Amino acid sequence: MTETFQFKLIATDGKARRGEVSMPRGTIRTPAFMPVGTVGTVKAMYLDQVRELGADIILGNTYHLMLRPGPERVARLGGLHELIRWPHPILTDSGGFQVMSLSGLRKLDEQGVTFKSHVDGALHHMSPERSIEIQGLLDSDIQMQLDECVALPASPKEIERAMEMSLRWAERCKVAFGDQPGKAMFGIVQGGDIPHLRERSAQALAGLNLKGYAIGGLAVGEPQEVMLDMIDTTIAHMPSEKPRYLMGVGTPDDMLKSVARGIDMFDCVMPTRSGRHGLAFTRRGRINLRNARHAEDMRPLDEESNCPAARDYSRAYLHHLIRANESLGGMLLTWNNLAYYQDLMAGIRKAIEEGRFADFMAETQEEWARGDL
Ligand code: PRF
Repeated sequence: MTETFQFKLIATDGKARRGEVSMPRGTIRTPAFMPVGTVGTVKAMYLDQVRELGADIILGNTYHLMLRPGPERVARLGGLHELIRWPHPILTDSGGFQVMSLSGLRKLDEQGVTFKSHVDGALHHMSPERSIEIQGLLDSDIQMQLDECVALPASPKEIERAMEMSLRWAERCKVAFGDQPGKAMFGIVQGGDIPHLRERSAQALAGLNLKGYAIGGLAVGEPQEVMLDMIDTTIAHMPSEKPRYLMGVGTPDDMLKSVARGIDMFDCVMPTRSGRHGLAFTRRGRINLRNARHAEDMRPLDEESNCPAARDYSRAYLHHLIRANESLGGMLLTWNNLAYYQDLMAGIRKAIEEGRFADFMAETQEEWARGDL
């Protein structure tokens, strides 16, 4: 552990990187998957379990926590780590993305965003400075700049306007964040599916000399091929000595292909949300437990897994729990899915260290393709 925020590359294999992000609250082994804990809980999981599965960091959301219980209250309660009993690093998203997807967005301009709370309908305003202030009140270790993410498809003019405004917001967030050696504020590259706008955004952000960089504005409606091309284009203009975070991605396949292109960090609701809806991720691909074919299948999801949820419960029971809408169904499948995601990241890290990432990726994809039954 260190007093200051640091990123160290331990090994590379092709473009894939094995690294470590260190800060006072702990060290993040990269490539890393960050479970999403939107409102101060990784839904349907105890944080002890989340830790035991291998998570070094979890994510929180400025938008949700500002509405409830409120940032000033969280600060009075000792900060988010103390409140939720997670002493390890926390990354908070800035709020812009969630405002767009969840609230009644009222106005978005140079000053920031005005929106209607999805909780009680009250009007709120959030400027880039207020987003950083809230993330500070939460005591977040890695804070994200406020940005504007445009859903694709969108017109080049619209993509450029949002990207340029996000750049100006990055500068304001940098000033608001100031000098905090043990924490970091990451910039977010935007620019939609337009290569020269991605290049412009990445280069301008690099000039701000931030401690880390995210790629935003992807996995928002474009095909995977376009996303991967944009990752290639963007990474070519990002500093190699800083961590690279691909926001809101993705499936296990998205993550393998993105690691191969040089991404270090991921977050996604996929393992948790889809688990609550009956979808299991396994070594042999996806299994939808709602499907009637599992009703009398006494086999576990994966007898070779170390996770009790995968190893010790029959598919028949999981099917029953999901069909009956029992909370245990969502709990067991979330547990299975987060175990699978963290095992995959551990496998990726080991393969990069041993210089066999390409083989690992091919073997992993082959096993998914072999299918379940
Ligand atoms: N910006 C922010 N958060 C995000 C995104 C973004 O573009 C995405 C896009 N996949 C997910 N979460 N601030």
